[in-house]
Amino acid sequence: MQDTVAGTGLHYVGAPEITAVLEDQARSLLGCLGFGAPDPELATGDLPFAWVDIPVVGAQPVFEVWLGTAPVRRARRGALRFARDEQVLFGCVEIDADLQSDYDAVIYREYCAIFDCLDELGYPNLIRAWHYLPDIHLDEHRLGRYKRFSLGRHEAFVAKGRAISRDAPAASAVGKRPGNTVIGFLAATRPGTPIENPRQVSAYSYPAQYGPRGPTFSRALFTAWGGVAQLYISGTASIFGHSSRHQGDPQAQTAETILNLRSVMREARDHGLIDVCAETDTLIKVYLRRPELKTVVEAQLRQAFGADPQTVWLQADICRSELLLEIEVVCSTRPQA
Ligand code: 3EB
Repeated sequence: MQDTVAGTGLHYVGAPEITAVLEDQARSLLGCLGFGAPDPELATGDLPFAWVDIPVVGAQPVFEVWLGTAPVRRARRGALRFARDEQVLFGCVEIDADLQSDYDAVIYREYCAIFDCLDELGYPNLIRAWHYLPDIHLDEHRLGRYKRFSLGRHEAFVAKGRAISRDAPAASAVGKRPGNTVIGFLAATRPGTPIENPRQVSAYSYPAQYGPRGPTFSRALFTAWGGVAQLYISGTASIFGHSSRHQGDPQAQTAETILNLRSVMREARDHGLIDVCAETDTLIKVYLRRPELKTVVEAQLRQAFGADPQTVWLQADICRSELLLEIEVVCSTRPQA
């Protein structure tokens, strides 16, 4: 998917290249998530790696590879596997399917374990998190699984002394195939700069109809590490204020989502952090409720951001059942050679 995979930050890698990339970049690999049906043949050794069993739209598995500054150090603690360089730590956790009753309690426990580890090792700032939840719409004692997830996460932030607004990372939370829960995250020695979207109510301030505790994430987070300025835009959907817009209309939901992405990018520029433009590397990940929505979304993304950004297409349920798509973005500026 990429001609050369080198340099700190995120890279998308296709199935034919992944083995070579893992070997060639071994000294700087912080971690990797593989999207698609798990391939037991893929050798990942002690790398923080997890398969996210999720349908990839029209293609083979695709891999998100995070490179740091060599040499990285790898370790594990219970279910938590991680690797770090001087500035950042990538980690992942898989929660077995048979441990998923009382979902808020499960999430609370795992998140507390993550924060404890980050605090002890000196990477206290969670900057980006991805959450892949099986049966995201399942009702457990009248509270949906996603709401239980938000509740457990919120309680862990409070228990471990995190501010709900200032310390909120960029995040995504979507469905996956039935089975385990997968959480991947990036944390850093230094705090990033959270960014909100003036078109949207901050997620952590959503009214109670979306759950007893709001989702703890910021709309985007700006950070620089490994000499690269990076903007992580959270999963973004057709939400204005706090309300879902354009129910049943994929064309309009896509347009609304792009307005939100542009709005967040404008905020980042107006705060003097990063100007997302032709010179920025842009990676896009699209979650579609149904694979056939790709045609509509692809046409609008192309119009908005051109043909350059690499784009990964996954099929996933979005946390609110009326939402047809969610889009996350990583923008980075590499120093001029
Ligand atoms: C939204 O804007 C859509 O709970 O971590 C997007 C990104 C969404 C992250 C999360 C949820 C999360 O509310 C859903």
